[in-house]
Amino acid sequence: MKIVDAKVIVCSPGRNFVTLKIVTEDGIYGLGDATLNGRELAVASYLSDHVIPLLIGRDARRIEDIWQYLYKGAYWRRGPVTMSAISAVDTALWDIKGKALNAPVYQLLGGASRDGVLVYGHASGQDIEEAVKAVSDYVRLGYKAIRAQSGIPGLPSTYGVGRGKMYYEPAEKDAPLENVWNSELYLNFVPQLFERLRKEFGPDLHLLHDAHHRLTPIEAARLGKELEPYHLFWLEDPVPAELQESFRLIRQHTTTPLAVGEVFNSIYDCQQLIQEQLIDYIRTTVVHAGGISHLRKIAGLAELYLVRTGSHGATDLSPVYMAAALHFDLSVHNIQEYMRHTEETDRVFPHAYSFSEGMMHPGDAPGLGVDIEETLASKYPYRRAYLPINRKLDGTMHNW
Ligand code: CS2
Ligand code: MG
Repeated sequence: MKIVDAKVIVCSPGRNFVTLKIVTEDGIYGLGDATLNGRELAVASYLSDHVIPLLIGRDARRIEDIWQYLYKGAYWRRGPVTMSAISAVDTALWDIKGKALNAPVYQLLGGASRDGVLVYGHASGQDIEEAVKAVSDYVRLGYKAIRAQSGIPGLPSTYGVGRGKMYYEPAEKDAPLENVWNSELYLNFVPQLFERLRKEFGPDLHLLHDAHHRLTPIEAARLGKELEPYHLFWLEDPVPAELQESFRLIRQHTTTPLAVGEVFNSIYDCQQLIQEQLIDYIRTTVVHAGGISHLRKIAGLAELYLVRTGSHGATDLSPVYMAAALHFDLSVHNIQEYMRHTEETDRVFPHAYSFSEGMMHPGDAPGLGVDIEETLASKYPYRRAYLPINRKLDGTMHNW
């Protein structure tokens, strides 16, 4: 089954997406998400200029060999651009294999290990009462797990507070938005948010929170400890995680479960975190961490250490990603982030996956069960956009 063609489709139905399409001599094609928010064209070029010429003529069935060829053959290993490109190839080849065998990809991964995938949504508000209202909206939609973020009194803006009611889109056209940050205001406020949420919704609703890389280890330890009475499902990205051992300090002080990894792009980024059980959920994705093939290896390592997966799933990961993620998710024990895309995006990327009562299923279409309407996609040309940047009150550059 030779690869005879491949192309990169960059479109922007409300936000930028990069999609790889690989075509075989049998006319079967597969899709892979290659979107790297804020640096989309770097991955598009990596694929078009360096990878696609090497794919033509290869056997599309040899997924692992092509993965190793692109990983070891690049010489310059790892990193978000390289691994997003490899992820897209891997995912597209799994799509092709499923279509060729007339089977949904999850059946090729050992079949369903459960009936559906628990997902969580993003509720946010400018203040506590707006956040409470947003959480109740998600409860009404049937979500059993909800991430809650709120504006911070004293700060003009902060991470995770959407500009609309149901969709949170951080990317800004043309230039990065400048956010302002103060850890002390944040640390003094967040426990009040979850005290209020527990009072409103009781003890059983899974509540999550994303600190978005902004604290120091001791600050994260304090926050984790102060959130213990509200038993969060997880506290996400408490600190920037380049220094994996920094989680030892957080772990010593709190039983609040920790999640990290949406910015990781290989098993090496999380090996220590998993092997020392410094985290409870690993958030790596099939779009940024080497595709389905590599994510299975991460999940296998994590399982040994009782670490579960909880893959990232924001709106800047396309429906092609979400379809692949759900096939992977059905075969392992985890939770999946699910930020619903806009109707505009869903029209460009028709898909078989569905949501019901807080759970999702990838559907049983052969392959991934997702497509791209290329003519419609061409009506949404790429427009440069950036993630915000973050400065402390005194102007010091911080983590967004
Ligand atoms: C966030 C994302 O969903 C999350 O957990 O961390 O919104 C993240 O900020 C964006 O995906 C970055 O592009
Ligand atoms: Mg996050």
